[in-house]
Amino acid sequence: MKLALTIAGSDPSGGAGIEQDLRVWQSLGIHGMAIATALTVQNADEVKDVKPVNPQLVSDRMQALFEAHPPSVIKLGMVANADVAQAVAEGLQRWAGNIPLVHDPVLSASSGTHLLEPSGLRVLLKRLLPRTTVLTPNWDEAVRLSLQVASAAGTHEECAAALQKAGADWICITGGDRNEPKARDFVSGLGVSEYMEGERHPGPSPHGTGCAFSAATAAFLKPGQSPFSALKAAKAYVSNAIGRARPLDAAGQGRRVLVFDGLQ
Ligand code: PXL
Repeated sequence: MKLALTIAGSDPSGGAGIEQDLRVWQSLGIHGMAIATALTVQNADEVKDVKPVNPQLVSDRMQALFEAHPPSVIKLGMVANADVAQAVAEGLQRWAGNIPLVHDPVLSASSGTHLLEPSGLRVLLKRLLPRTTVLTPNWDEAVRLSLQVASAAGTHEECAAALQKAGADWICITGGDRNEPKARDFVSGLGVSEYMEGERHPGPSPHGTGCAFSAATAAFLKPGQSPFSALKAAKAYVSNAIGRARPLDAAGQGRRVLVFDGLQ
């Protein structure tokens, strides 16, 4: 059985974070394990507050899982602050060997709330990017991270080069949230530097699409196969879930969440 582990924030609405990662994996027949890095106070519309989890607790939970039944793939999302990011980096170094890591470098919510305190950026860049197999920033995250390590971050190529220099093996800069006619993602990795084009769905982007994309990429990664295949499969999977997205409130006014195949 494929075991996947998500290390990310908890979203009580189930529309993002570890709760959504588990839904993605359940819909794909994968056993998901989850370690929360932070408890958010939010609904599908708005993040109201973030409470980071004690870093020692994050570390203890990693040790308990890795020692008994290590996952075959890890998805990393929101890491909240420098101390939690440091605990995750140390835990990965001590127990995770070279298990592939899909890393969604979550910096802030759509509403603007910080999901990583600014002091955590340095740890993310210095300790987590070098451990990353596939990095899945959106355009804003790609630019903000690239500008920490390079002077030029005006194009997809420049950002991907900067993030690869910082240590990530593969980069997929997602573009679904940009106001372009096509939902284009830029992929850069061993022998690949190209756009994946997809259908643009009308209306505002549903809650949690970035989280779902990285979780699905982790699900589709296969040993010995290029991560590019996993990214393409994840894009098709998330595009389908966007097409089926619906609001959680009875009046149907709120922000939509994704609906995955096989799940209601
Ligand atoms: O989509 C970014 C994101 C990631 N992780 C958690 C979140 C959010 C956005 O709200 O709550 C836990």
